Amino acid sequence: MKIERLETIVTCPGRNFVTVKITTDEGVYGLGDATLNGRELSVRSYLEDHIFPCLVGRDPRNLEDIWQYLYRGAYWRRGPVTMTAIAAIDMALWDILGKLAGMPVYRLLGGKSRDGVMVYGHANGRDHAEAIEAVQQHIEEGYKAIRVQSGVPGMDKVYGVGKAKGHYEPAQKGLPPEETWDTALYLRHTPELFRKVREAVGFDPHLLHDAHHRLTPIEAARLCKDLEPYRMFWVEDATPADNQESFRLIRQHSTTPLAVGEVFNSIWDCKDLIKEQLIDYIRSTIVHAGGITHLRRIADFAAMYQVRTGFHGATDLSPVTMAAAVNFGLWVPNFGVQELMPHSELTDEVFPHNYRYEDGYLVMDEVPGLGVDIDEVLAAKHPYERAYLPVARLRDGAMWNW
Ligand code: CS2
Ligand code: MG
Repeated sequence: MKIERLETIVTCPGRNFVTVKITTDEGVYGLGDATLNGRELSVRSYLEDHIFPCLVGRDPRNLEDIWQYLYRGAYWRRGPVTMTAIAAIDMALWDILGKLAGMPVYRLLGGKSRDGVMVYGHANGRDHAEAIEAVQQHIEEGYKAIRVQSGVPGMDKVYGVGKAKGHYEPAQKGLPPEETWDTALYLRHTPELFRKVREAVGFDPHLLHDAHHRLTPIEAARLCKDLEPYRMFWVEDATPADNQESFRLIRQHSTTPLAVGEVFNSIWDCKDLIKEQLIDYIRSTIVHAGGITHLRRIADFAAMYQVRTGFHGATDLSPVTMAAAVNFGLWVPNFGVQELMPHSELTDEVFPHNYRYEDGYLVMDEVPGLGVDIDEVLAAKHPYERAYLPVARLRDGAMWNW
């Protein structure tokens, strides 16, 4: 059996997605997500201009050798573009292998460790009252875990809160919008938000919060300490993790569980965080960290230190990644939680998939491969539109972390 054709499908059903489709000489095809929010066309070029020519004629069942070939053979290692491109090829090959075996990928990994994958939804509000309303709405919809983000008085834009109620899509068409950030206001108001949420809904729901790289280590330590009475499931991206040691400072001050890693692209980005037990959940995701083949290594390494998975699952990860994540989440023994930002109806039409939401969990049937497809005719009706994530500046105008 040989790889006969490789192609990328770029579509924008409301937001951009890049998908890899690999077809074998026996007509079996597999899909991989290659979406890197704000840098989509770089990954398409890496795939089309550099990877595809090298893979034609190879046996698609030799996933590990192809992964090693793409990782070691590039000479220039790691980085989000490279590892997203490798991830897309890897996902598509796992999809093909499952179809050949007549089994879902979770069976190829080792079968089900659980019947469903617990998810967390996004409760956003422009103010505390609206955020609490959104939390109550998620509880009614059956969510056991809920991320809570709210506007901050005195700041016109805050991460995780849209202009209108409900759905929040960070990427915006045109050039990067500029937002102003004020840490002091954020630190003053966030503990109060969670005091009110706990007062309103009690301590049963798992509450999560994303600080989105905005704090210095000591500021992160202060926030996590202030949130201890509200028993958080986790605080995410409390401080940028380029310097993995900075999480030591947070750990010294607080028992609030920490999650990090959606911007990581290999095990080397999180090795010390895991080994030193500086985090509790690893958020690296299949589309940006080298695919199922590499995430399996990260998860097994994390299990040695009782760190659990908490994969990224925002709307800029396509249903192909979500299908791979559900397969992975059904199998992985040290599963923690899976993020779920529901895609738009149009996106779900472009990417028909088997996974579905049921009372706080994602479940799927025994379908071969990843359990996702792409409607190429519909995808072609929605061409790429340049879009960027915002940038953040401090009040004095200095660039900050968005
Ligand atoms: C966020 C994302 O889902 C999350 O935890 O951090 O919304 C993130 O901002 C986007 O995925 C970036 O593309
Ligand atoms: Mg995040």
